[in-house]
Amino acid sequence: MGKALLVSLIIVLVIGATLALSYLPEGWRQSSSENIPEVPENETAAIETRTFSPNTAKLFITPNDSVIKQTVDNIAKNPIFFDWIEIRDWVAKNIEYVTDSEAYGDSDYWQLPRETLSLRTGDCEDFSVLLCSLLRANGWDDNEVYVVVGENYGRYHAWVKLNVDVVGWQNIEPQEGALNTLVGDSISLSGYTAKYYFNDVYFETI
Ligand SMILES: [Ca+2]
Ligand SMILES: [Ca+2]
Ligand SMILES: [Ca+2]
Repeated sequence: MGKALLVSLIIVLVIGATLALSYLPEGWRQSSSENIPEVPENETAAIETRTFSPNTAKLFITPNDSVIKQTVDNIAKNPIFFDWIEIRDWVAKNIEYVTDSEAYGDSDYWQLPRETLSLRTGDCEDFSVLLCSLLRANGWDDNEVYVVVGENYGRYHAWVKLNVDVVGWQNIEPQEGALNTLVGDSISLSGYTAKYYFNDVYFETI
């Protein structure tokens, strides 16, 4: 077969496949955000303490959970975008903010990342432990990503800090994604001053 003929054949095939794909019914072209595995109800780990505690905080970062691994693979698959940006913005877009008192009638209730994925709701610490777990599952080292707990006149807030190789430390407000990511390892965010940071391996008091 001549080279020109082969090239034309490939072009025709590519155009044909593109047209065929664009005519598929909507349901067949699911975006990655709709392709997240269901969380089996009986698989939620038993953690008795559901408020902030230096002794149990690490248990809420779950990069080895199969649901977290599968979810991160589904989110971070666009080769054009950096994985950490895809993951950060997926969390901001797909989880809705609901206070613990609305959801549980309790002033504080920490959800496991798989519970937040299943509910699709949570407050600051739920967004943060989910984002930190997804980034750890994506391969970020235990000295590159942490949940930060900050205080402002007796009120507490949680966010994430991530060391992106070239750019350096980023303070990420997980509820807002790209809209509120600060470059640099500052110890305050939205008026809160960092007091603790942790992941599945470390817990440090500042
Ligand atoms: Ca990617
Ligand atoms: Ca809370
Ligand atoms: Ca919560």
